[in-house]
Amino acid sequence: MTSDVRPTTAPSSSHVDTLRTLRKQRRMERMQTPSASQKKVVESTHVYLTTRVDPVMSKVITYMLIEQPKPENIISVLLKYFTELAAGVTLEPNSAAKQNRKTNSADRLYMAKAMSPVFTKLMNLLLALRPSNVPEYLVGACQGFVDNDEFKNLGVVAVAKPPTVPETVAPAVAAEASATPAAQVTADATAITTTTSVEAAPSPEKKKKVAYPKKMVILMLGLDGAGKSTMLAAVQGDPEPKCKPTVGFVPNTLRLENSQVQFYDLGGGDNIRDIWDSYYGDGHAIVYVIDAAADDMKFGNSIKVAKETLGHEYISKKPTLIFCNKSESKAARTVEEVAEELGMSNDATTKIVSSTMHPKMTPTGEVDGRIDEALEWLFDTVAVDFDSIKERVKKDIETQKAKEAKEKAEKDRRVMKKSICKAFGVGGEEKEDVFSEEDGFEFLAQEIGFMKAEELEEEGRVIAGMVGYQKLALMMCGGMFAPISSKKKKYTWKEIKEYVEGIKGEIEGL
Ligand SMILES: Nc1nc2c(ncn2[C@@H]2O[C@H](COP(=O)(O)OP(=O)(O)OP(=O)(O)O)[C@@H](O)[C@H]2O)c(=O)[nH]1
Ligand SMILES: [Mg+2]
Repeated sequence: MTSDVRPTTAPSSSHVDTLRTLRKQRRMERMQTPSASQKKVVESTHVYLTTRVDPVMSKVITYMLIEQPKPENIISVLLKYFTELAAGVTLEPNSAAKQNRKTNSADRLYMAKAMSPVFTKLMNLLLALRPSNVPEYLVGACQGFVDNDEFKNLGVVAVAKPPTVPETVAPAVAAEASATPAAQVTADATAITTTTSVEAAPSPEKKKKVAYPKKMVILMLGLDGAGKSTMLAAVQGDPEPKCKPTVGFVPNTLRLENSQVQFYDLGGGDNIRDIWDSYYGDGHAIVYVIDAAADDMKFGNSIKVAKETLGHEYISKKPTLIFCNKSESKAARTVEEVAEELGMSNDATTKIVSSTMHPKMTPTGEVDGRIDEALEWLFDTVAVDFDSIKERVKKDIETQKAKEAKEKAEKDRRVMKKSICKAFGVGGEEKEDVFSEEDGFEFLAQEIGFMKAEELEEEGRVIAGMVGYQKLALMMCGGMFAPISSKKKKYTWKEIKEYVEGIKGEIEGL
């Protein structure tokens, strides 16, 4: 059984930072040229925030910073506060705690880790719905968190060492908080809660940067409509991806610092999945996307295909990241449910996480921070073991090529056998596409690049006769003697003769 660990902070220095920076730049560029309608939205938002939201939020933030309830009690304290406020009563913090004290790092940590996720969520709800009666709306919202257990999913975490509620709290804290306009709180909160957004708050414990290889290949697999292409568009800065179903294979390169990650985005439709296995050998790692909110039938099929795919000899044990996507939907199965259905759990090379690939569906409207985190895990996992994964890929590609070549040879042999049967009307085949001797020589001569039949060597003529001057058989013999591709093996007439003799030996009635 595995659990959905939503990371609370992103590493402050990582390859994925390059990606985040890129996204930020694109967003800045978009923001620099606001349209008239965007300007209007900004203005009305400003009015709404200053007139209706700030008066409520600035007081409640002060109250919470002074009271500092335990993270698990934050929602119930807020519910009580807003209920009183809706009834016209503004709760005041415990007066004993109001004496002079400067803001300390514990306060900031409390604000960042315990308060910020809840406040970001509330602010986003307010901005999205713009209720006129803010306190009343907040009562309902907090009640909703309690009823739906949503509090658990807000990323609220226990602060490592919970700051004890101080006997005295400086007006500095109170003043700072009460002077904080709600818009600023939102901005702060957004920066802090990169549990669900792009810009990471600096992590207290800096993660060591893993050296990435110059190029890695990641296969994007999963049924149609799961959200693969949306993820690729979103992580590269598209704020509102509108992806059409992928037909076939679309390479998509993500440039990180000194490294290129090449995603092979493979369409997941019924008619497209046949091509998947020809790419399996190439992948250093796999991203598998499951629509966790799909109906039972589609979800069942998704699990079935995922099991087959992830158990494939060229896939199994390569670093694999499984996204249970569309997690914002009420219908979405949890990570635990998906993991159980798959019979898999998190281990050194497997990670199963929830995601909301479409930025417009996340609480912040930004890229779901869990995607960045999970991708970083995947890239790191590939990087730390790259030498052996590279060897494995090399071996898998060789094995795959050899297998494909064997299958092709077997298929060619079957086709040649059938063509010879057609030449002589045996083996249940009708006589079909058979030239006269003269036309057969001319046809084979032309197949190997001669102008006239007279130029065809005696051995070629013998073979033409052996295959009964059948059109397809002659074409195949010509292709063996003078292949179009320089990569293909060139056969001698002697080898072709032996090949045809071998096949004819297997045909009854000849
Ligand atoms: N609600 C919701 N919709 C999403 C999410 N991610 C993607 N979608 C939508 O799901 C649909 C399919 O997304 P795609 O990214 O095209 O899916 P795909 O896996 O690439 O599908 P194929 O290319 O057909 O294999 C689109 O309409 C997306 O907008 C999400 O997190 N939540
Ligand atoms: Mg697609």
